[in-house]
Amino acid sequence: MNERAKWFIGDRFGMFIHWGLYSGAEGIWKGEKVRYNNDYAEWIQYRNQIEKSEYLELSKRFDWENIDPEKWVLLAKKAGMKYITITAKHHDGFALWNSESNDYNIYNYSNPKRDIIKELSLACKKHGMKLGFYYSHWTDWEHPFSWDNSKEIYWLDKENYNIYWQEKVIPQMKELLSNYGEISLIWFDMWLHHQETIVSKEQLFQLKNLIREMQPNCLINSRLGLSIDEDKDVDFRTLGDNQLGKYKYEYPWQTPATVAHSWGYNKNENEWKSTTSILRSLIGNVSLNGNLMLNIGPTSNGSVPYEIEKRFDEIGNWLSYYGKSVYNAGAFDLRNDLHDWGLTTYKKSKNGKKYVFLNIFDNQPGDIIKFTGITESPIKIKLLSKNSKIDLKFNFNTAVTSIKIPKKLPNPYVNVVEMEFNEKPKVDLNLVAKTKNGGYALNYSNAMTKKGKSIINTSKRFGSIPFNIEVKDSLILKWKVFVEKPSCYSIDTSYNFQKKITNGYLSLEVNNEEFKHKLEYSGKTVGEPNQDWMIDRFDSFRLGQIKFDSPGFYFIELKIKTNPQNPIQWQWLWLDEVVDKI
Ligand code: JFZ
Repeated sequence: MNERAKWFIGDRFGMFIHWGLYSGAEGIWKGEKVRYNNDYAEWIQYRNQIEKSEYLELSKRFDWENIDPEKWVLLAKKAGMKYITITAKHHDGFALWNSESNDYNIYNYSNPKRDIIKELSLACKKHGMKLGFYYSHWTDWEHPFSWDNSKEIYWLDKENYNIYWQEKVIPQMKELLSNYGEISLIWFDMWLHHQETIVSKEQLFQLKNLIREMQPNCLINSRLGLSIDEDKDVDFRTLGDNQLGKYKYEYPWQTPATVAHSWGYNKNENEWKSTTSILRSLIGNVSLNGNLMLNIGPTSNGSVPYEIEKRFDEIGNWLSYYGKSVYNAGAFDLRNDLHDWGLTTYKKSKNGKKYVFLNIFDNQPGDIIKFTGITESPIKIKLLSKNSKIDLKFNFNTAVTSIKIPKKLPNPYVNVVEMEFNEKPKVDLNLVAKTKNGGYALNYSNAMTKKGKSIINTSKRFGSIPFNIEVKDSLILKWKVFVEKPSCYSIDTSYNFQKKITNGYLSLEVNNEEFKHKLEYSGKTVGEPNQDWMIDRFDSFRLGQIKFDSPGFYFIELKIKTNPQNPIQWQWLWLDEVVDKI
């Protein structure tokens, strides 16, 4: 456990600020939009080939009277964010503070003279907000010895580059670590490993050691540029831009995300994410032990677009009632995608109680929500809401908790149900949960055991060819389900098989009954109309019907048997409850 990162893990939600001279350009230069398709407005100097002297003219567009960093802090607070990371120096090399070691800074180009970093640090202190700095170490389009659009990144001269490093990076980092109080994190932004760049391992260690020396509690992110093998001493991993978590990691990690697309203010922005989508992203990361740092790109008068104000207001409002499932919460032991109503988070509370939160994304989850996998009864279950907590009736049966929820749920974005336990509840990691519509969707990723050889084929041709498992010999997959009452299920399976004569087969064993299915030719289909796009068909085949006479745990074992001349691409099994047959 990284002691330094404890606060970070608890806070879960932070604000990123991209603000600098580029904010004055608003993504347009001399009537032309920022070049390059990704429209990152903070890259305009590089993309649109802007001379330094002309770029500096942008400072005249700023409304210095109105710019007030305290407003950013208040906005973060209102949104429920617990820390701020600001672009103290972005790739353009322009410092947002009164830098003694380098004149290319805001103090010299603002009127009245401003030190935005100083002002922000004081505002953060005043409002109890943690402060971090983005510092572009590798890239600096201003310094003649760093890289810019006139040279390839590996053309640079090592000795000259070191002059840049020693006369700009190191002194500026010292200033940032000395003059602005406690710094919670430094966010570097080298997205390549240093060996692919001009930066040396020694330079990176020099930088890192300086931070450790001057502010031992300050966190450092993984975009410093050293690999984990070279240095395990990185505090949190930064995923790609807007890249949400997919896997549970035990170490701290974070997604940097935008509310729309660009980081710096771009007036043509047109891809606003909804409040619901942002909340789902935040909860999704928390359900995998991760953080979300959400960006604002203030304008040249310091304000943020209404679209951001509105969403931040809604998110903050949501967190004020449901924040329990986010702050100081993290992944639960079960798979985070086990249930189809939403995602689960877990928290050990200060009062000693243990909470499992059901973050319900589904707008119509039905009257009863089922939680599969916990094998002991909760003490209490409550629906969190704005006014008060509502006690919910529930029934616990071996491995499934059925929770009665009101017809009308209180929140339009995400609703939260809280299950309370005295100790962290025991779980059965092997179970597959039933879907809302009463079936079990069994596939390669939720199988409890896999035996034999197979190839995983990810989806292709824009997803018209789905994810599948290719078997050339034999594969045995096994699943475990809990059946709550005597019931009957139809069984379907989907696969692609292109041979017409074969002795390949599937055999399914459920509850001592065996179903054998000879592989059938699944044919071809049109992948996309009017494009000469014929693909192999993945077709669904009925295997039979199975009856479970009594409630309990059941194992379902599928054996796929074929040979190298007759490969099969297998997809899934679907057990669907046949209601009228009982
Ligand atoms: C970088 C910057 O270039 C950009 O301006 C912004 O500051 C963003 C937060 O970070 O852009 C990146 C960095 C890394 C990846 C992609 C864009 N990456 O690893 O995929």
